[in-house]
Amino acid sequence: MLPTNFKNTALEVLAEINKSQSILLAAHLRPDGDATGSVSGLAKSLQKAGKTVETALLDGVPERFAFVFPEVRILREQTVDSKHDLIIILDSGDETRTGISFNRDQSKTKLINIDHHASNTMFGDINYVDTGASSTCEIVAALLAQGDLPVDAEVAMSLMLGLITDSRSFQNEGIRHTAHLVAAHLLQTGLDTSPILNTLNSGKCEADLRVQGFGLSNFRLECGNKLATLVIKQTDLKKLNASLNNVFGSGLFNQLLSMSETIASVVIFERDDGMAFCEFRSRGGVNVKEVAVAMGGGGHVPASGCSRAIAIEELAEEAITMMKKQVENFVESREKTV
Ligand SMILES: [Mn+2]
Repeated sequence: MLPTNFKNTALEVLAEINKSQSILLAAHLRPDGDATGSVSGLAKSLQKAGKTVETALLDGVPERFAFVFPEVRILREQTVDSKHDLIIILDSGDETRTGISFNRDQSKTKLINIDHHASNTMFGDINYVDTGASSTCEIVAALLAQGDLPVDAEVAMSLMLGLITDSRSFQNEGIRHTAHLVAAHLLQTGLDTSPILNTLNSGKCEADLRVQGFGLSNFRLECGNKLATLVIKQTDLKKLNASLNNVFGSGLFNQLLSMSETIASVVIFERDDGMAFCEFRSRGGVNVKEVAVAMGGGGHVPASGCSRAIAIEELAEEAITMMKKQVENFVESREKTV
């Protein structure tokens, strides 16, 4: 399960874990299935191995994923004075993605960065960044197996959540065989995946579906139907009795790619405090990470995002202009190679 080129890094991480007693685990803001799964899976395993574990998640744990979270202290402060032996930041391309500044004595408290984002800035004392991994949960599972750390059905429940969500149920382009090996390993614990599948397949609320309906009625097509764009303003959300979370819960980002001609999508939406967000998706190789990074965000080649405190109209114009260019360039270079 562990790619051979990561063996040494994994051993370095395990050596730090072994010599640490108190360990702080953190992940990015608005934690998704992978962030929640990797923090909680690693937390459970380390607790079972006798370690004292705390977590730092500024936004807390999303309610729909709370079922995978163990009894563990969750720090929700913007500044954490860490006296822990070790800090491990998971699923975050940059330390700032946690929304937390970690004050630590660098000679006593090492910081480990475990992630799979191609935009990772290598901010840790040790960086285990495997951009070919489907999810951070896949990396954590490989790490635990390598280190003979406890992996029972409870640990597996957490890790499977991130594995399924980040791989879009093993449908990501270029998914590596190791994602399937990790899944098999997790299932061997006797894990019952039905709580995860129920949450993912039937976990929507009315406002999620209303936003989905709005999006499907109001998206626009550019570049000969190759690019789908959608702007959702606060006024739209208010009319639907919905909020920002319902945009994330709607499933729209990927759904806009379900038209046969469409290879990229961008959804621009805003929060009630004036923060505007973009989510980019693509298939077939269009690099939306480049667009997100150029706009101050990050992510993966087929899925990325950014946010800024500017007017939504302004962010939308910039995002749509850049995406049009990205799609046109992609189509042009593809035609050249055919
Ligand atoms: Mn992830």
